[in-house]
Amino acid sequence: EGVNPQEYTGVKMEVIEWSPEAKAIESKVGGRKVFLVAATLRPETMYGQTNCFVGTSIKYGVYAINDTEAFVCTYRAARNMAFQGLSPERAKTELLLEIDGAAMIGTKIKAPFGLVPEVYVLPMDNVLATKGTGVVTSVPSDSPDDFATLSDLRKKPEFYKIDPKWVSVDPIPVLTTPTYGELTAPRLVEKLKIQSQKDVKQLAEAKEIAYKEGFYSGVMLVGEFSGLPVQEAKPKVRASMIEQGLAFAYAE
Ligand code: A2H
Repeated sequence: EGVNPQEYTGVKMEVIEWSPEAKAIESKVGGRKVFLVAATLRPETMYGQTNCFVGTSIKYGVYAINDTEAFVCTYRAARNMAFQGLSPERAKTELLLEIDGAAMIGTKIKAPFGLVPEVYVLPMDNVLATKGTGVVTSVPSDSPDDFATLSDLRKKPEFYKIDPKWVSVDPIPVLTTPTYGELTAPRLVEKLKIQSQKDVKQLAEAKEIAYKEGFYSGVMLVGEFSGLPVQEAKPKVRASMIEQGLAFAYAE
């Protein structure tokens, strides 16, 4: 972990329908709304969410944040959130139950600000339990990791034990850049000849290029701040999401 704290946006993705393996959760949350919480550094891209990723071998907890809401994330993240005052009533978050990432695959959730408003939870190999919340919202238009993983899942749905209909949403243009156009991540994945999510070295390079290109040269194509440079839109989209109760500031 670096010396400077990362300022993430915690995006609240409300569960609409649990996968069969996770369905029992419903009766154990005291009537609370349950949200998978994704940590992102690119809140301005949330219009382009096509799904959400968890690690299949990661243990998650369902934590009561207050009397009406519960968050799904790692223990580590829940503890950080408690320290950051997200559960003021209790000074610590209360663990309602534990759940394996694998059991949540196929769960249908809301995608805040998403042009496709409902998406599915899918598996990703490289989700780290030691970063963010352990939940990654997927924006394949602008994240090379997300695009490479979505492509893997589409190629081998049986191997990944997923229903092809869960991966039916194509990358959605969110912003445009002079060098890579409307779909920066797919273009970079092609250009760097990235074959799968296992090509971690090339993906790290693609991620770096995509981030810089989007931040310094990107212009928004969709949403409330369409037409604005990404640099200006980023804090505005974040503030708007937070104001609507769909996200919160999360640092680590
Ligand atoms: B970003 P940093 Cl469009 N394991 O959000 C692996 N990756 C994780 C993670 C975890 N536990 N928690 C968060 N992340 C991802 C959007 C996005 C992101 C776009 C483009 C680039 C990008 C949609 N996915 O990240 O190591 C999340 O994906 C590249 C910088 O803290 C989060 O932001 O710098 C980013 O990695 C945080 O990575």
